[in-house]
Amino acid sequence: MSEKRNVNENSKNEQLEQFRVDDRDQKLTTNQGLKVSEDEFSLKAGERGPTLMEDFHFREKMTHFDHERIPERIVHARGYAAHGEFEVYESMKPYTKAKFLQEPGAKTPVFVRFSTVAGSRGSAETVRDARGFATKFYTEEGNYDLVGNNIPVFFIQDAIKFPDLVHALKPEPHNEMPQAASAHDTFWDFVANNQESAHMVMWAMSDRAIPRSFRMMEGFGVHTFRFVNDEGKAHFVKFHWKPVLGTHSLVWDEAQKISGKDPDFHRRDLYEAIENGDFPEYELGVQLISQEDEFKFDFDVLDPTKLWPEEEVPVKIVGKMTLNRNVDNVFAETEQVAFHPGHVVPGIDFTNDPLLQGRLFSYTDTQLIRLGGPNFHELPINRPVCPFHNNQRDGYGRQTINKGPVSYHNNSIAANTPSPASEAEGGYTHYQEKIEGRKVRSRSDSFKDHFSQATMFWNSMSAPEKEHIIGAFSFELGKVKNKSVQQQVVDMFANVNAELAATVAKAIGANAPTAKDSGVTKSSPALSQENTKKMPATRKIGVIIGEGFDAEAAVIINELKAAGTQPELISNQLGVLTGADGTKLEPQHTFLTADSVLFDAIYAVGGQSEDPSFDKAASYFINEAYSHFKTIGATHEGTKWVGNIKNSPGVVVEKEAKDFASQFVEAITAHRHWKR
Ligand code: HDE
Repeated sequence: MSEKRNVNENSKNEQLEQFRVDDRDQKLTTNQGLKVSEDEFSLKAGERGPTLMEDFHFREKMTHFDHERIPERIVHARGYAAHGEFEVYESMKPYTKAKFLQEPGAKTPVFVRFSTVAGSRGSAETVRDARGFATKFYTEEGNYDLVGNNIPVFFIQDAIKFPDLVHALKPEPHNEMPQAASAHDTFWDFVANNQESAHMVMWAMSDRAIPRSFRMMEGFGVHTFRFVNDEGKAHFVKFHWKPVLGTHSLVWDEAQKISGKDPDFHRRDLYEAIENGDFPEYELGVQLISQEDEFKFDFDVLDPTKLWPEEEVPVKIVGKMTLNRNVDNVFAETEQVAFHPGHVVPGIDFTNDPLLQGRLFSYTDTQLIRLGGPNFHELPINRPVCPFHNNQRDGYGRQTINKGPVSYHNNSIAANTPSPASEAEGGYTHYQEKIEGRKVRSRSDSFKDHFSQATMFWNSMSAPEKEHIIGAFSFELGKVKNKSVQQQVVDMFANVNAELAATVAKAIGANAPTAKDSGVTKSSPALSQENTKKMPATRKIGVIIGEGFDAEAAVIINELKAAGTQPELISNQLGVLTGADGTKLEPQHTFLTADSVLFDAIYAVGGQSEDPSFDKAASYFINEAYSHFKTIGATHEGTKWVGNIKNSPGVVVEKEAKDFASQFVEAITAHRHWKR
């Protein structure tokens, strides 16, 4: 690889080009390049005889197949990824010397993998869970990985507890149930007996844990990191990704149904958006606290169960990431990508957050078993776009062919190269934090307030969001069999909010808890999704339409498209539909292949059909969408299905269809209509 590689001119995509292979129009060969003349019959002694050992083609094909699986990730196994680029708006030079953040307009190739945490690689995607949001920036100074989640805090404060948390969360070992769900005894037993989890559990029970789309969720670095500028001055920093489309969620009943109707809902949404040119965009933000202000807050900046309220420490927007290309091969790229919070560049450093410190060990260790050895950095998706040189050699799957006899340092034979770089030459130097202390196994008292921010989160929620949290606790604890665990959890959450705990206790038949809540009255409006950006762009509309539809509907459908929404037609069968005036439209779905849960809104057009099964299916769609607080629109014959709900919020009915599209789109913009 050329030493003079310029990252901006030779993007990661171009680097990957040399590894991409298009097998179309080629002759079939073995892995040794030998052309194969027959691929359907193994070599036999006689047409009805035994297969011969000599059949190298059969042996190679079968051996490769037998070894096609690698261990799935212990957590975040179910994921989906895309390529893109990050562009700087504002130079971060005063705070960090990281080269990729210096120049407004500078672009860096990125690869982002989104994931659920608990489920296996084939599990459903709309389960209640945190989502991983891991970004690899291929910078000219090496790869920088921001390995975050869509929730800004974590369950535990010390990495040594991570195996316990994950064992409790994963399916129970004696019967391997439930899949991709926290609604079971061991998870809640862990929560009640590890009360540092209170804040994150509030988030996990909120709408944040059932995002509408990867394109509509925030990302957070969670830990406090350090920015260090070229004068050596440091700031504490927290990272945020803010989705340009706003932060939006499903409702629980809908999320559960989607798990069956389309277990691939989130990856399909991301894949299709990129294929359609609706590139997902996220702004990168940073919260900065100077070293001098480390102790000025009512939380410890090193505690990963605490967030920095945006109203106290504003989020400075730094740039924008655009995801603009799907992967060519999910295994080679999405499955083999190896993220690591320890992949940093000069100007980005760690803090003593004990959760972060432990992660710095875990991520390389896990790749060794998952990707089969120490050369995983040579896989195309993991290679930096800048050159790399050191004295590491050999190991499974080595691809680089290092020249010469020297693989040690210091040496004289190669003039003591490769040689360390000074700071001025771009060598990474660790921030020289002064440390004093005894070697102890304990936790700072400043980490011991587990409830204040959990209460702040509750205080910040709108009425519907609070209702959803109560519903989520009642669902999850309702699935817990152990009465003592149920009681311990409601007793625990009385420390967060008495009304929350009492309502849940009643729902699950537990005793009313007696503990008093934390008394915190503070709230942070930025935490409520009610205050997020709302827009109609890319929202999916299910259009229920039948034979003999009114021609005006075709005009409306075009207006809806022009407003940035995505109407898709649903009918009782596939094939061309002919409108009353002869207009032809072709539905993409039938009532069997689609479902209201897969759309953001329903537009009922109807047709001339008198078929009662059409009426039944249409009414079912509309009623279900209504129960999920979605926008419903009806014109022409479609109005017959909305008679009993036509005066409800978010239901737009126009017999004449004048102005319908703009009213309907405005209603969709609201996302959901809670006041029904
Ligand atoms: Fe991870 N985590 N984690 N994690 N994590 C992994 O690494 C771990 C934590 C996160 O799309 C594993 O390659 C420990 C917090 C994401 O490939 C493993 C601790 C946050 C992904 C691991 C944590 C994360 C992982 C499993 C506690 C949010 C998926 C496979 C100290 C800031 C990355 C792998 C991808 C994956 C360990 C806690 C985010 C085992 C020990 C906090 C997004 O190394």
